[in-house]
Amino acid sequence: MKLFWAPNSRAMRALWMLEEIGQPYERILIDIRNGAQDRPDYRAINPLGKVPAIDDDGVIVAESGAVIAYLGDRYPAANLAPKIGDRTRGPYLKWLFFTACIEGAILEKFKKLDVPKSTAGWGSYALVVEALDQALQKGPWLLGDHFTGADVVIGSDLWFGCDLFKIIEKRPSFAAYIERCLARPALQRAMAIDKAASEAAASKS
Ligand SMILES: N[C@@H](CCC(=O)N[C@@H](CS)C(=O)NCC(=O)O)C(=O)O
Repeated sequence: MKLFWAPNSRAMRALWMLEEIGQPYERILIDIRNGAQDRPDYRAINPLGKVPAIDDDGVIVAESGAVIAYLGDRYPAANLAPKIGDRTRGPYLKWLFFTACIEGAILEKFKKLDVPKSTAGWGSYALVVEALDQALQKGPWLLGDHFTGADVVIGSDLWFGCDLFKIIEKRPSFAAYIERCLARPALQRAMAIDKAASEAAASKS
């Protein structure tokens, strides 16, 4: 399993997922701050020139929600994805896809976009934040006691939006959820890998 990634990016969620799974994988650094994502060899992997992407012995998957879904199914022993036919797969998939709504909501808030609710696929920033707040009232995870890949995606989005970029207001339910995510050893390992790569890049420039 190869992971195409860059530190300080949305590739963190794929790194976190692979650390949760605990099977061997190879990291291939795509230096997005120096244009490596737009070289023809990487565009052949992801025509959008975005990380993350994975290559599973010739099966290429890009788009972080899809990457997490694929990895969850590919490594069932890690128990990070409800099985096909299990009813909890419904909410699991909903939250994996919800990352697209969060992306829209963050953009709306950050760029002060005025988009009618009926036009915006995500509804509105306020509706997205409310939906997340409601879903995280109970916890500890989106599916209750069972941590899944959906938490990797939504936990990453909330950490990114609340802590890193401070665009999403940090409601108490978000703060508690982010704290639970940050306590996971797999995320701590992924963050250490990310930090080491960032520091190595900074020391070269
Ligand atoms: N929809 C994509 C977004 C990925 C994305 O935006 N990645 C950024 C890093 S955070 C990137 O690769 N940027 C490089 C570029 O656009 O040139 C996903 O969820 O995987």
